[in-house]
Parts: sequence; C-alpha cells; structure tokens
Amino acid sequence: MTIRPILTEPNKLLRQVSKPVDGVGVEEQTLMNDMLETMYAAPGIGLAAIQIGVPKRIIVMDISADKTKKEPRYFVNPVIKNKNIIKAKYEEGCLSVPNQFAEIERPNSCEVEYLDYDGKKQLLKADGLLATCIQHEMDHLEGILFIDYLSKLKKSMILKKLSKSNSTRIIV
Ligand code: GNR
Ligand code: NI
Repeated sequence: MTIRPILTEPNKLLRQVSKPVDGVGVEEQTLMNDMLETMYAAPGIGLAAIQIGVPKRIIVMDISADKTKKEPRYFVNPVIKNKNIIKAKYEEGCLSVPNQFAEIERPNSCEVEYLDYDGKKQLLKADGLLATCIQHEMDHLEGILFIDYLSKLKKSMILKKLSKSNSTRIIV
C-alpha cells in the first residue's frame, strides 16, 4: 500500500466530475488500498479518489471512533437512491480544505447503492455521521466541495486563509 499526496483547494482536478468504473478488478482494489492508507495517515474519515488525483467514482470511508478496530468501507460507483427530506447540520471538514470547518446542512439520512470491495452490489441505509460523510464524498465525485454551500463571504474567507497557509508552507 502507498500513501499518496492529497490535493488541496485551489486545484482544478478537485472540480472534475469523476467517471464510473467498469467493475472492480485488481486495479480498483489497489487504488482502494492506497486510498484507505492515505485516509488513515491524514487522518480522515473518508476519501474520494479525485482527492488523490484519480477521476474515478470510488470512495473509501471509516467512521469508527475506536481507531484500534478498523471498519473500512468501500463504495464503487455509488448512487444515492433516497434522501430524507429532514435535514441535519454537521460541522464538516475536508482533507482538501485543510484545517477549515463549517456547519453544513444535508438530508439527515439516505440510501446508497454501490459495488463493494469484491464488486458485489450493495444497498446501505445511512444516517448520522455516515449519511453526512457519504454525501460529502459523493459531492467530491461531482467536483463539489463543502465550502461551495457557504455564503460568498464565508467561502472567500476560507479560501483566503488557505492561500495564506499555503504560502507559509512553502517558506517553512
Ligand atoms: O475527515 C473528514 N471528516 C469529515 C467530517 C465531517 C464531515 C465530513 C468529513 S469527510 C473528511 C475527509 C474528507 O475530506 N473526505 O472527502
Ligand atoms: Ni472532503
């Protein structure tokens, strides 16, 4: 397994719409292994392939609080089948928007159809953090970041902070 660099905003690739894969083969499984290792190392609770520069509709996730018991989840070609009309607010962050957080409102539960690590079709009913995370990751597949839901002012403040910390990183 290999840890790969995570792309951060602003980066055009993060705005690309990812393409469905033909199925789950060794190539996709290797990518998922690398994505999971990259996510754990970050650390994060989810990662979309585009965040490491691969425009494929593949997501990995682990929302388990106890990091000694890993509960990896793999979603290939995920499709949201149902969204609750009831919404919930969560404080979201993103590895591609480092150290920035904001409350985002999304449907509080959803159903998602996808292929798992073995290419088997699955249907999952998600709520709470899992539902939030799935929707956050599915947005990445469409080139959407959580900051896109904020007011112009809040979004520009975050982008300004990011560009400042980016230039600091280069100096140090
Ligand atoms: O690590 C992450 N935490 C998180 C917290 C609240 C809502 C969504 C997330 S996903 C994020 C990792 C990430 O950027 N995935 O794309
Ligand atoms: Ni993200």
